[in-house]
Amino acid sequence: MKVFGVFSCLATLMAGALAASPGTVSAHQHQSGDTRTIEVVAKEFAFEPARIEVAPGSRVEIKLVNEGSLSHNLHIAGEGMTTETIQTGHTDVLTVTAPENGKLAFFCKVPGHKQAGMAGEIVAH
Ligand SMILES: [Cu+2]
Repeated sequence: MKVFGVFSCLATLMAGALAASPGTVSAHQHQSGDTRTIEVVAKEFAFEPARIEVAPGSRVEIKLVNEGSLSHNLHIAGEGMTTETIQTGHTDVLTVTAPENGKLAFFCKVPGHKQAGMAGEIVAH
């Protein structure tokens, strides 16, 4: 008889794979999914703030609060998004994704209000 080789089994080294995970698991966070809420006050005839600075590409929830005596809304140009036209003391919310770079203009669509000063912009930078 001839013996051509000896095989060794070193499978014991694999046992480590069965051990419980030794590390601490970090809390899972959705950085890119964060939504920042910004309160915008509408009154005659302006938005406060009229300039909203946000992180590029972030989700922005705009909470429109009417502190004026007339009804107002907030329309985001180019996005086709408009809040409800709300009366004094009411609120409405809309959520928009900020541009990666640049700005979104917004204004009140109630006739004459934009011209009177109800306009602003969301600036991503
Ligand atoms: Cu208005």
